[in-house]
Amino acid sequence: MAEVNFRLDGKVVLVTGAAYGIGYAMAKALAKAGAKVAFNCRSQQHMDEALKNYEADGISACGFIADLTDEAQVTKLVADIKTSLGIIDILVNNAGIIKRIPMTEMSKADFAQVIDIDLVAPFVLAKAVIPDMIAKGSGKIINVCSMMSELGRETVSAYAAAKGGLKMLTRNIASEYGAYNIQCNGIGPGYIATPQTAPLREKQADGSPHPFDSFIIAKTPMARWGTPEDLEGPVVFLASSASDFVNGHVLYVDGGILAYIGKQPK
Ligand code: NAP
Ligand code: GCO
Repeated sequence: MAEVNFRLDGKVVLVTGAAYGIGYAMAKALAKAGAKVAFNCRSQQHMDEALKNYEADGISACGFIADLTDEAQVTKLVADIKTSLGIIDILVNNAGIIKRIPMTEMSKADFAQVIDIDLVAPFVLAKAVIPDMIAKGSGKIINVCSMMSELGRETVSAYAAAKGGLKMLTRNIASEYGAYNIQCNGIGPGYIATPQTAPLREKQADGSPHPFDSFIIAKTPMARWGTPEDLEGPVVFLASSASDFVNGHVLYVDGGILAYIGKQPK
């Protein structure tokens, strides 16, 4: 039996939205496993900061400015990566936003923007890279899902709809392209301390924890927020040949939230 291999030497990976946050941690881990890393973001300022941070972490990463809601920019992004690094072997659809607005107060435009970035962009990226993966005879697509791929909560209707759809898009890509040796899986982070969740963790005026912070601690068996580094091992596993027969799966990295009814009253 071949040795289980978690190495990515010679592989080209694109991690979208990897200037900071979860995407940055995953890109760093994939690079340390041997991959040639490309990433995108929208702003030159975020790009410049990210490149300095990657260099400080000893990572050689190629950064590209691209707004993933513009299909022409996605097409150019994939072509530029192909020219610079080669065919994309591993696509990590990480870029995403959230809007926390009560549904009846959310505009159609706000709803559509979240869907556009969190669901349509992963579709457009996958559509752009699959033909080369088919020609190469292999590929990995990893979609960053969420607790909201499984659960709802107040004010995040657009995000839950997008992430629920992303779970099913993951399963459908796995179904439609598994025969070409392309594995498509999801990673479902729990509540992770990044800029995206910073508003949920802000200390109160009196210095006490944010109520939502305490809520998540009570809903998480491990009684802590996750860190972006908690995603490093799972993404290397799903990007490597160690997971070649894992297809259509969403790997939840949530400290047990989805398994737990919540801390019982004392
Ligand atoms: P974050 O810190 O807000 O980072 C989001 C990234 O996406 C940024 O790099 C941003 O880049 C990029 N981005 C957003 N819209 C974009 C667009 N239209 N085109 C190109 N890039 C775009 O978020 P995070 O917490 O690291 O989350 C990363 C992913 O994990 C998201 O999909 C999120 O839904 C998901 N997630 C997060 C958590 C959590 O608790 N944090 C849990 C589960 C899932 P620029 O703004 O610089 O362009
Ligand atoms: C929220 C949070 C969550 C996390 C994550 C949980 O407002 O509830 O932002 O949505 O970002 O998706 O897995």
